[in-house]
Amino acid sequence: MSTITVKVPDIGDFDAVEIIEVLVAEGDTVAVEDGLVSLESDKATMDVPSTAAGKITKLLVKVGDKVAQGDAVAEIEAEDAGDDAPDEPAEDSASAEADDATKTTDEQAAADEPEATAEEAADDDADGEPEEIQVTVPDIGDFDAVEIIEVLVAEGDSVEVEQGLVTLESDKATMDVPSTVAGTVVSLAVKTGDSVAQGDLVATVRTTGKTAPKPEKPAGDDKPAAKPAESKPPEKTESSAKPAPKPEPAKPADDTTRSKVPAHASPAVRKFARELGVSLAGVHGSGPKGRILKEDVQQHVKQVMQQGPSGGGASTVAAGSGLPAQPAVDFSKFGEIETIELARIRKLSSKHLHKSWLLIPHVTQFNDADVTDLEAFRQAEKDKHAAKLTMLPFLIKAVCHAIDKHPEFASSLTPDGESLVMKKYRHIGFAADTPNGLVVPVVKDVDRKGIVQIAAETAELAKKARDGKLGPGDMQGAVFSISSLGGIGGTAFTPIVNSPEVAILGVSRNEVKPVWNGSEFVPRTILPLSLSYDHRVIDGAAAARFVVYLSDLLSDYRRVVL
Ligand code: CAO
Repeated sequence: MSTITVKVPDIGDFDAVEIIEVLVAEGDTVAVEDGLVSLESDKATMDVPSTAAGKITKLLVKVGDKVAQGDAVAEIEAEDAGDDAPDEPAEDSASAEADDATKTTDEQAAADEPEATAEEAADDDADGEPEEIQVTVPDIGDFDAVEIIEVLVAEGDSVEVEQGLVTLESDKATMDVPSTVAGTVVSLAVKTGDSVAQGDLVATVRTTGKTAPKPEKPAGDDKPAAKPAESKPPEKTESSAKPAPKPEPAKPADDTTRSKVPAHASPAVRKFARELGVSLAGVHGSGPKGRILKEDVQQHVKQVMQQGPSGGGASTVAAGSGLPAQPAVDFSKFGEIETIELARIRKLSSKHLHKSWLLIPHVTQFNDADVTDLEAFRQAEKDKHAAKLTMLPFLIKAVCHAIDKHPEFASSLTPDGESLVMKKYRHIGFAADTPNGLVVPVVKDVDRKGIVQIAAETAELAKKARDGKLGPGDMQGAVFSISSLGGIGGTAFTPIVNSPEVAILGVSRNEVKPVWNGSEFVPRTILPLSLSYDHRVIDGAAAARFVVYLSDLLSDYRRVVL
């Protein structure tokens, strides 16, 4: 048994790479090549693999730490360094030296004939002369034939320093090759599917005066990021684990939504998604092997935006509601169809209704009101006044009285859900059916008006509604709404509370019914009432009391004047 310290291997030109996930815990048993932590820079995502098989005795890093080549990641009590562990202890750099030496030969060969390096370009630029710079594959760690999975620019494109030109992907990691200079892409030397190695030409870029900063040489790493063509080999360090560990397959970079199934995307796409706040876990990849492309992220955003924050109508679902969006169906498969755009009012009301339906926990309480006497009175009076007396104005006035006795029915929850706003005014809305859809005009100060005046105002507002002439002020300020379908028919329905109100009264068609009076059945005119309420604000008992009280008022309307 020996203790092995696993260190960050040669990860290419990175010096402070964030740990985005710790994949193991102390006490875990790991095998050689098991990923211990995932690193992510703006150019690549990769895992640091274990260099030995054994038990993790100490984790030396946590999520959010920044690490560089040679930094210790974990201590492992190796099971049997002679068999399972690498040929040589991780601390031993001999084999790493050998690996590096081999690689160095190739690197040297690739770098022997550079046309211009970034440093030279910087120098040239200082003279103000545009220069054609060959951008080559930089030190990308332990890779020799890596496939180009995406070409991110086209000839003629303007690029910034550090902008990704192509994305490489091995079976172990995904990374971008950045431009070493700012300028215009003169020619591309590679295409999707090509295999490249360090030093291979990627593109020629004509500088525009903005060049890469002189490559930094991070401590312990002599491989400058912007000098892929330079022949200097990577320095052998004691910290290089043995055998030279290879980055593991790319993991999803979306740290808020990392899923067990890794999203397959290049660092550039991951960065793009992060900037938009998009979780790659929810994006469908249309690229080869399901890889997520930039267009997929854009399409995903477009789709979410179309659904809209408030749902976008009855056919879709509020973003983030957790409910699935309604899939598009090609109804023409089943027969002839015609698609008609909704009227503006219907679009608005459908959004509002949908929001109210989703936000408010609804309960509907039913009750029958015996309106025999009221109906007799109404029939006798209905044509004797300046306005026709329908049932509606009687209902509006009675509701106003019922609210006076049950003031929570004229309240609204504050947005934080912590308080109730009690409204002292008595504006009552009523649903009006119009050719363009549902609107809810409001009769103001009902408590100060008589039945005839209310009848006149409802008739006028209903006419304005049907003529499309309601102003915004005509539809604002209601504390409670009534939806009367009595003139049309139906026995009962469950109206949707008109948010931010807390209750709505549905009224159906009255009917003469036989009612048992204790000794005989007598014909009575019965009006069905349906009270929907916001159960966050109104208890079931309160709702029942309200609707019974209202029914009693309608049964003997003299109570209204009490
Ligand atoms: N039972 C029996 N008859 C009724 C009745 C009831 N509950 N309510 C109204 N009526 C009668 C009226 O008395 C009138 O008959 P008479 O002419 O013989 O008196 C007839 O039905 C038509 O009334 P009306 O509809 O013109 O007038 P109103 O004041 O009752 O209603 C208004 C006005 C604007 C509410 C109504 O026209 C309307 O648009 N209703 C639809 C509301 C709606 O769409 N609600 C659903 C919204 S989604 O929840």
